[in-house]
Amino acid sequence: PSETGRVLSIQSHTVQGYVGNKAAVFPLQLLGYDVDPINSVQFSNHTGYPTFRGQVLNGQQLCDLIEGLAANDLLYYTHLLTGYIGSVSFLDTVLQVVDRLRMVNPGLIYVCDPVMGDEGKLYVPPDLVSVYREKVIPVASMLTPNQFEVELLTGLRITSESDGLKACNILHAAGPSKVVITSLNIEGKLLLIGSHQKLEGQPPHQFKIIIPKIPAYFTGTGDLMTALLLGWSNKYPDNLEKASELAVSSLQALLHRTLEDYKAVGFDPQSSSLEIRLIQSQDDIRNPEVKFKAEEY
Ligand code: ATP
Ligand code: PLP
Ligand code: PXL
Repeated sequence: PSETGRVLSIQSHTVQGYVGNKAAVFPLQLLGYDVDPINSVQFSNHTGYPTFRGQVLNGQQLCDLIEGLAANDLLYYTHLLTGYIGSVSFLDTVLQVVDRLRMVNPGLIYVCDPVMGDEGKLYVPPDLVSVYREKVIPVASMLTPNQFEVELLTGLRITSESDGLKACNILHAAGPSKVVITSLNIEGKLLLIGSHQKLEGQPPHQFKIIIPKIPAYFTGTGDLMTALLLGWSNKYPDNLEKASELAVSSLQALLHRTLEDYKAVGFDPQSSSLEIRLIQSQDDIRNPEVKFKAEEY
């Protein structure tokens, strides 16, 4: 494995629970990265609860933090990581941040989870879709959409594995050399599809990992998954398969622990979304046992 790096992570902060930066920073630190979080919001808890309170950072305030870093020559990063972004003006500012970081480090890797929705439902303003499509995808190095997000970004309906592979090809042509569709529901089966285009214009290396569906809902898993994929794919830059196996294996171990912990206190895991047991799963993050293997196409 090669050296680790310095990650600027622009994501949500919640006081209680693990989504956004709360789900991404600790695992990246465990994997040896220096992580500098910018909190795009500070909420009491995630928005899946009956209510939440808190503050939202605007584009100007993000600029201000970046200016502060720049003024002290602190803008050298190996990676930028972004997740849920709630407004066009904030996303436009993130695009300026990408340019700014690449002026300092032209090799900066931008890992983008284009969070827009799930299961046919959009949970960001509709105007964000075209900004992701037209401006963000072209500058992203690695993209981690779910099935619905791939459909929004490519205009393809994804109902088969071959649709998923075709969508990855479209996304490669638009920018990112690494694409991981983190969850696809095909004929009742849950799977991940990965695609790495090692050379521009060449056919990508493509694979899938079949994931047994756990009968429960979790929040923050998408954010944790993208962080793990960043962490491992940087250690194995030419082996997205291996990186994905490690990320999936850590995440599944954590999900099983989470489920067992809830069951142990007599909680019905299907009654509401579960908070992930992130801290309790640190060994599974540092040293995952690979139980989920990739199959090449
Ligand atoms: P995004 O952050 O782009 O919205 P996403 O919708 O794929 O991503 P999740 O649905 O939270 O995010 O899934 C992230 C990962 O967690 C996937 O690899 C998925 O397989 C796994 N996962 C989530 N829920 C379950 C579950 N109930 N059983 C098994 N795996 C799960
Ligand atoms: N629901 C809302 C309202 C959100 O803001 C988010 C943010 O990402 C999600 C769901 C997504 O959760 P996940 O990344 O675990 O799919
Ligand atoms: O990606 C999960 C997430 C991120 N940020 C905030 C959220 C959630 C999920 O509910 O509420 C603020």
